[in-house]
Amino acid sequence: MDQDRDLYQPRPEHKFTFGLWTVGNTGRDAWGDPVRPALDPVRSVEKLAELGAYGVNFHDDDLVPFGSSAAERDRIVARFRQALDATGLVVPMATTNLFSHPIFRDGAFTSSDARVRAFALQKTIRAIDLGVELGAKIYVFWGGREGSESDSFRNTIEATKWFRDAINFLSAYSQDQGYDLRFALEPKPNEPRGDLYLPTVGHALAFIATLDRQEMIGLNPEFAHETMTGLNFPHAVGQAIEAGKLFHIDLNDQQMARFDQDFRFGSENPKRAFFVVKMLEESGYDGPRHYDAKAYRTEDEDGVWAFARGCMRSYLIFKEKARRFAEDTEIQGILADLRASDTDDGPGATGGYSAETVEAVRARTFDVDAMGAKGRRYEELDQLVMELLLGVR
Ligand code: GLT
Ligand code: MN
Ligand code: MN
Repeated sequence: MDQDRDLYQPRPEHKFTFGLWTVGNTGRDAWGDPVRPALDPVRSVEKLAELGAYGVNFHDDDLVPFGSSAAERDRIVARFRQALDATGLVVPMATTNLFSHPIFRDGAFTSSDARVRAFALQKTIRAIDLGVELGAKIYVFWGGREGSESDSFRNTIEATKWFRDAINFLSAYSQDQGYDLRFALEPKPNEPRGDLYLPTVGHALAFIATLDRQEMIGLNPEFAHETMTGLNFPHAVGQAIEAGKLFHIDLNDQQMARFDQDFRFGSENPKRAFFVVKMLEESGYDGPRHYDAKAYRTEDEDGVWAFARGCMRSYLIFKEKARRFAEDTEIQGILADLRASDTDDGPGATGGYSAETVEAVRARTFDVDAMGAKGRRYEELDQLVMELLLGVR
């Protein structure tokens, strides 16, 4: 038991990070007032360090309230930096709030008002400077209010071009400053707008392929966002990794086809959470394991820290399950049998294209009846995975 406790104890080397806006969430929603007082960012830093986290991330306004004077900004940043130095917590990622102020009612980079688009650039330039000043290496772009309720005025062709212009402008700015910063786009299907631009990982990947400086632009996929649409989050993460574009990840949980719930990691879809953790651990992803989640509105501050502890602990439990998966002789036996029976070294199965291969593939004969009749043993395999997750193996 003691050994288990240690195994699931978060430590900085696990690279767990939280947004100031996550543990700092006051529980305000469309129907109700805050249920928790606002948390001082310094307290969040101290508490997260105590719990074993690695870092903390923020929107510009989470740290420096909108409209603060330059002197106020510097005072806040100095105090925050002191807390980071004292605790050893780092700031791996930063982002911009382009959604709270009424000026962003119709979006920021894709607002139909050209002055709002320019203001969004100005705010982001300042926020990038702030993030870099505190050590950020990843800069997240979540669309926020980039989207619409009705397309009767702006169309998506125009909006997409403006979005591209903004990311091109800001990536050029970052490069000109000599910043060691990569951008991560975060897709979301809807909320707060009726529909958002770049709704899924697939849309964002296609968009990135049209940008200048593509090498510095990747993704920040979020578990809840893909799940809202009914998509498979482990699949989205896998495609992002394969494209070399998984720069950051927002872990949380979510029921399908609901509002953005941002639940504690692993609390709704533990099986999918397991496959995500397994893939992150086995693929060599070495970025932050960021929690973009919030405690239930039922909670007080103690509940917030129980929530944060739970997010990290569940990750470590899934990580241990992945290790056991790799060591489980029955599971590995089935995998080995399947791999062996999948093997073929004939033309078309290995190697690339050549005119000769085409001829050889044409000439092959396949026993399609026997091949079509063969089962895959996935029922057996999946039941073993479930028993592993349910704790009886
Ligand atoms: C907001 C949103 C998140 C984004 C954050 C970064 S803010 O809470 O719901 O998904 O990751 O802008
Ligand atoms: Mn979310
Ligand atoms: Mn997010």
